[in-house]
Amino acid sequence: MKKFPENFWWGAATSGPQSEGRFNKKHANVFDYHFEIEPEKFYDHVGPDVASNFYNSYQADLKMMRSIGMNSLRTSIQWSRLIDDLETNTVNEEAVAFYNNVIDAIIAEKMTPVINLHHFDLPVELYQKYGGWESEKVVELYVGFAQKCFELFGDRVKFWTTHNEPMVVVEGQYLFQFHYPNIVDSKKAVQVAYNLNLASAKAIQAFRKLALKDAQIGIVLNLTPTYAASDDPKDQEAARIAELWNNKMFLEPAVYGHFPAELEELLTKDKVLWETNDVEKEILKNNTVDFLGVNYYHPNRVKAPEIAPDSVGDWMPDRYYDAYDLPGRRVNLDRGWEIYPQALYDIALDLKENYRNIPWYVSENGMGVSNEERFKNSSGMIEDNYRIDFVREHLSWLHKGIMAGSNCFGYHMWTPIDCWSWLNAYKNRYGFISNDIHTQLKTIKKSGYWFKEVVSQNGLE
Ligand code: BGP
Repeated sequence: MKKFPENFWWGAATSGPQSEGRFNKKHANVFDYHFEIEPEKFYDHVGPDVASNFYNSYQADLKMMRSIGMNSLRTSIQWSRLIDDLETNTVNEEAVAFYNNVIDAIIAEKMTPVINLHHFDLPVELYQKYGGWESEKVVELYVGFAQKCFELFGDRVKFWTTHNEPMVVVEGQYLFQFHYPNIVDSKKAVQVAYNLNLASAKAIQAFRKLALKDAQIGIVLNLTPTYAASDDPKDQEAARIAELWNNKMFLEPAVYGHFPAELEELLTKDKVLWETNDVEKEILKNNTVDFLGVNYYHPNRVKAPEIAPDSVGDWMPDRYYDAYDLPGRRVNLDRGWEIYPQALYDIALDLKENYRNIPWYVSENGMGVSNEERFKNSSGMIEDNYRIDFVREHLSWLHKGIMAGSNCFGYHMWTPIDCWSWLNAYKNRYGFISNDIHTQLKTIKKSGYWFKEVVSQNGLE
């Protein structure tokens, strides 16, 4: 039996915009707005209006989550729902009541609430008026929103995170056009990366000033460990830069309070380095995280680029490396992502050895599969054996990392109940619990029952 540490977090993660539905129409976030103007971009034209209907069914949903053994849950508070006046941070009372009720209900179901403050869901007006995360004004407004959340809910919420996967904002919104406003501008992308780091540090500063009892704050990063195609120095160099850009640009400021010097050198050479100043450097330095959430789905395998970087026109980070498809790799064909559970062990050791053995937990990991109806048995339960195998293998490697001394305190799968996922909408299902988007009927999958057993044993065979 592979036993996990005492008080290990067994749970799952979702977010406000992906689960709640559009309960407060006062402000749209960037996804609400994008769906209004380009519904055809969303899989099957399904938008975020209903999501998994958590706003209306949170009590029953939380009961179901508890019934599969979950002892912790991450979700997020939506800025565009909580705040009525975005300039003065005046709250919407209906939203305050909702989030109060949700937090109380999570605790009543004996789960630890983990609350995130930004899951790609910037209020769209702040993009239209100020240019969103390009602007320091938005950083200030975000810190005001964060402070409101700490004041309103910090008596009960003991674990906070400032952002989920900020790198997705940089790449999706400013480089590779997979999130609204679909800008391609590397100088802006780099400044947005800086501003998101600064926003996190400033929110942490505000959090620490409040000195909430027994409370901790972290950040959720999508760490995609980089593996070079070979020992050839050119492939190794490609991997070094991919690692700097994809992981260390957020990881080092979060843990050490400064950017990697090698990354700053590269961005300076390429004339895209962010604007900064000594006051902000001091804020970054003094406001590092208490813990990390690590979202891990797939590795990043790279080789030297076919076209030499210097001959390429506009700056793009990925001109320094090409994707490499490892022969014989296992792939989740529905999502197109390689399955490589050993990476969780590699992450565990990296954090232990190179990041002061910081406390961390797996804040997302999971397998998105389309059309799971085909796996329904005669009693209507989805027999998702592939997901059980996926989670078991990842947990096994994670366990090995913990045995080697890594300071990991939990595992959250993405996601408790099938939820809405940005442009992919309801294409890929990830939950322990299925959700019929027409009837809102929720049914525990085989993996949910399996997970319950894992939790009750605090480990697996
Ligand atoms: C992560 C996000 C989640 C969720 C997940 C699955 O990157 O933090 O919000 O969307 O990916 O994504 P998809 O449904 O696109 O496979």
